[in-house]
Amino acid sequence: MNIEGICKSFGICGEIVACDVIKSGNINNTLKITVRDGSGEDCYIVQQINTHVFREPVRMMRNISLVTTHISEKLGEKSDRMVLEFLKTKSGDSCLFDDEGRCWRSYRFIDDSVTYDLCDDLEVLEQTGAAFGNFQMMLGDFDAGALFETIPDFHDTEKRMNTLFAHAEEDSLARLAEVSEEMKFFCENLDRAVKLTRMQKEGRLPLRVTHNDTKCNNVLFDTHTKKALAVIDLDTVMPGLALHDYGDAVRFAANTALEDEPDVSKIALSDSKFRAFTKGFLTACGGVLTDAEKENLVDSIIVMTMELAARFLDDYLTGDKYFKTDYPGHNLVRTRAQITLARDVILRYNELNEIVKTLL
Ligand code: ADP
Ligand code: GN1
Ligand code: MG
Repeated sequence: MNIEGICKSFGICGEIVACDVIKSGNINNTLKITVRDGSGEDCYIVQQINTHVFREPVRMMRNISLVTTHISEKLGEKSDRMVLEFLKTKSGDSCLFDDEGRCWRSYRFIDDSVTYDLCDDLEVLEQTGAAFGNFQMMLGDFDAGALFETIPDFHDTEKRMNTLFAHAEEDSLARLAEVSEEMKFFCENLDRAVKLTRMQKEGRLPLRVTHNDTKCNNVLFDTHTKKALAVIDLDTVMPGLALHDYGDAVRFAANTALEDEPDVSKIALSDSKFRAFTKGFLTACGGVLTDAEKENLVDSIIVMTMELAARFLDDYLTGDKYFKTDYPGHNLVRTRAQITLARDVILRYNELNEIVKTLL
């Protein structure tokens, strides 16, 4: 089915005057569609869901429906531009399967909004922290049992490490020889990587309803006021740890460089970005965090950075089938960038914990 047909199925009327590819996500294929009718122009997001990653898109959309309804009800009159709104097809479905078996969904485009892949504005970073902290707070009374687990064991870091080690042993593409340094890093720092998984299994960290994919480009900002609007990309909202959301967000937002920066000399954890994000996050949800959670904020950055490094390397060793890549070796570049960041956080562990103490 072509894009006109897909738009029509979602009741998007008018002449399509622009169809722009949005490249920021690593999983789904996202288009911004602009349509014109008698009353002016309107924009929509039309997304092809990656069904290799999300095996049950219908159940996933049900999660998103439950979560967005819950948040809208909480926000009441203030919900305008603050929550994702998906469209239904003429037959009332939230997903459309086309004749080639591809699965589509559509969201209203949140007008005058922007996302940041790399951001140096500390005010924006503090707001990003607050947006993810508030998101967790709004779901604090949400029934976790109502949610389908869209990707089982998504942040089971121990399992991720074991998968990497198993694939390294298989080495089906003969890529292991060039990553021996990286494998050595995982072996030497394994304890740090699996710390939260172990604590979770021992019942020492509370299970909450979390976002689980807290890159700063999953928060929309108002283009003019630079105030945070909606938290988006709700595909992985599932029971999880507050620390997964915090650690993942810091690894992405407080990096001095992009997640896939090839020149590793540019990569470090920025003190000021780290401080700004943490301040926003703790102001929003610090009040509900347990002592164990507060004590492991810096550890969670190491966990999530190592988890991503392991996932990127696993994808590299097994043929780059999961993350979208722009060039051969992209996943290896991502791995090396994440390992560089993890090393920096490990080196400055005490210093970063001192900063956290001033914010608690
Ligand atoms: P992925 O799962 O691939 O990361 P996202 O749902 O995060 O896909 O969408 C990719 C990008 O598209 C976002 O980072 C954001 O820039 C833009 N985007 C997505 N949904 C909306 C929306 N409703 N309004 C405005 N921009 C959006
Ligand atoms: C993916 O979809 P996107 O780009 O927001 C991935 C995250 C990773 C991230 C790394 C469902 O997120 O877990 O942290 O790439 N999402 C999924 O850039 O695997
Ligand atoms: Mg995204």
